[in-house]
Amino acid sequence: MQDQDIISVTTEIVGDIALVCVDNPPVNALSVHVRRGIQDAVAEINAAQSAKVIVLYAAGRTFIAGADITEFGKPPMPPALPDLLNEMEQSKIPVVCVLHGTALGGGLEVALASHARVGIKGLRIGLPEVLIGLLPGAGGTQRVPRLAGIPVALDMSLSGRQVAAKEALGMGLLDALEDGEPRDVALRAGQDALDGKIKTRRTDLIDTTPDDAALEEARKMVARKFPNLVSPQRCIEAIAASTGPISEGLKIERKAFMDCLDTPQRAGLIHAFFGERAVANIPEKKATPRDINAVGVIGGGTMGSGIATSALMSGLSVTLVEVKEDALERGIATITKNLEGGVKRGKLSADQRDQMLAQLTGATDLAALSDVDLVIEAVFEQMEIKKEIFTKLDAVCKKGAILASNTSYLDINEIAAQTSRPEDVIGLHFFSPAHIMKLLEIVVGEKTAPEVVASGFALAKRLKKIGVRAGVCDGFIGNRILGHYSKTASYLVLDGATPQQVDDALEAFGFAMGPHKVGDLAGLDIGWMTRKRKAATRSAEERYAGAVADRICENGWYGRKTGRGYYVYDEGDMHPNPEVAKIIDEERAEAGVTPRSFTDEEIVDRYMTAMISEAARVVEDGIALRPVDVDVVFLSGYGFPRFRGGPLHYADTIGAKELVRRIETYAKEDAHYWQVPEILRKMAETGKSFDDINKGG
Ligand code: T1G
Repeated sequence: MQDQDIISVTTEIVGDIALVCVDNPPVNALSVHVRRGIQDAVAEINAAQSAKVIVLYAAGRTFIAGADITEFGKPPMPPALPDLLNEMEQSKIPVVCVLHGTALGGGLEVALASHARVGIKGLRIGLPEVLIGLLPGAGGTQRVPRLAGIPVALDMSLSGRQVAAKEALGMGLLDALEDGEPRDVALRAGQDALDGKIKTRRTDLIDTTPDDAALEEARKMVARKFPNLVSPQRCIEAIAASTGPISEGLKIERKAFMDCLDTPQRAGLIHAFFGERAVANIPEKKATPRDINAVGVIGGGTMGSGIATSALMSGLSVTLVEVKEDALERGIATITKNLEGGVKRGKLSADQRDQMLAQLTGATDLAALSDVDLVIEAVFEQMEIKKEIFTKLDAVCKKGAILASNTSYLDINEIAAQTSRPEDVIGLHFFSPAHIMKLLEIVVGEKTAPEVVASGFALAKRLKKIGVRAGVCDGFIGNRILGHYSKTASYLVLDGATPQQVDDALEAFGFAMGPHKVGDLAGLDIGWMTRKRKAATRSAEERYAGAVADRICENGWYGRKTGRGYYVYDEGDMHPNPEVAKIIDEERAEAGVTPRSFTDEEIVDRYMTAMISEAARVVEDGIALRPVDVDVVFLSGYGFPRFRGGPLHYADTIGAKELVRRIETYAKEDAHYWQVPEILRKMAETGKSFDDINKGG
């Protein structure tokens, strides 16, 4: 059956009320058959004069959640949504829209083109198009300003935030707020419209109040916050046109929308949207997760207290274990501070904070974990300490308890082998700050049971995180790749660039922060310890990348926490550390390097090619299930610019042939570091892309 032949819109006449129901699970997206269904229904009711009011509502868990994103980039199928909505707006028989769940993007635009809007409690509305590289493309930039004013239109369409029903009512985007099942509310709303309790009117006939100040402020904000993005600026342009005739405004909106549709940013952001959903598609998805209500966290340091905070915020009870009372108190104090921060940011109420803290227990003995469903070990990154803890956990934890390690690099199989129940051992790798960062790398050992993996993913969903499945290797997906490409940043500095130039070039590319600033933020001592841990196994052929960083650390400069690292941090001011420039000169002389200049483009090309190379090997080795899993790891855990879709989505914009050419060129300088991954060579020969691999090709 062709898409366009699907019946997803039905009409029911009840007295003078025509109930038009959209039913296109899972989120009633405006697929072609939905658009045609609405168009036909409105036309038929008007032609037959079979009712005095039309009420549009939806079945299922939500009203229309937007245009069908899967149709973007494909040949357009009529009717285009803007045309359908202009027609609907002209309907002689008034159209009332009843909204529930999440009325987003094109879904909200359907309601805006209707003649009255009734929300059902729990409703959230929004214009999230900028989050996928677009702007409202079916009248949102023209009708929101008419109903609610330019500032509201700017706020909603530039933030993409979801607005709760009460606030929407206050904004003038809803005419009434009801409670009940959609069909029942639809019937009542129809009657209220017939009785004149709900006023119906055409939005296009309302004038927009000019507000140049708000537009100017928005232009400045967007230039500052989204320097790389196209659609926010175009969105402001369209909203600015809403003070003129709607037909002109709609033309400007359409042009801006079609231009943005063609941008690589749109492709990158939509890849990210679907990628974050695709990573849940794991071999173990049919397994039944175990119930997790009580969690034990071992270690009250930055990671342990962050993990405990995240668990408490999702309604779990937590037992925090530390070796000594004072360390335990510090851990509990950090958790309390984290929750307090949530209250300050309006993420939770003071009552909720108190309820969460009431779910927290402290202990200095592992025996306190005898009855928990899950233990997450977050102690010092040393194998011996972890092995000792897992041996003890094996003795005290109940049967069926899941034993997890938050290790960032170490071998989960080696840790699991310490226990009599390796099938219950898994890696749950959180990212700092653990109560904020979205990513959770779920590291599956060779003996980890499918239901334990499924439990890891269920936990990620409960913690409102994005779980990504990773195999066991040093550093799993993210840190293994980071370990490789971060060397490029060091080689660039040894060969002639400055740390600041490297950071600036990568920030212009879209990273929130360059690698040297990230090092200073995370603490340079962490990398130093990793280099020391790996010194014994480092290949003699490898060009050592850590010389400058080691010297900085030997001075006791670990970055922000010591007031200096690559940069000096002084009362809110930050500037390059002049001592580092001296160290770099000395290390270049020591290595016999004649420094040369690099363009910003060269810096980005080398850095990204190194990242892509190791990412390709991670897919080749099966550590990541698909290329998109690597993309989601970097988008949600490593600050990779979202509009570029992730390292391997970005790689497809370069092409395997060009990547192989680059690596072979760079290999003339360092054949040990620059090696062409076999998977990339094959892709260059076959013309395959990483996205083909995502699709199973
Ligand atoms: N199109 C196609 N598929 C969609 C979709 C959409 N708009 N929204 C969700 N899905 C799929 C999703 O991939 C998943 O599939 C399933 O539905 C459940 O989603 C002209 C141009 C609505 C808040 O940006 O924010 O309108 O993985 O897992 O957590 O101006 O989905 O099961 O195969 O996310 O309950 C604007 C996007 C479009 C909203 C529900 N709308 N969606 O969240 O479920 S652009 C959006 C969401 C537009 C107009 C423009 C969320 C949700 P699968 P889910 P959820």
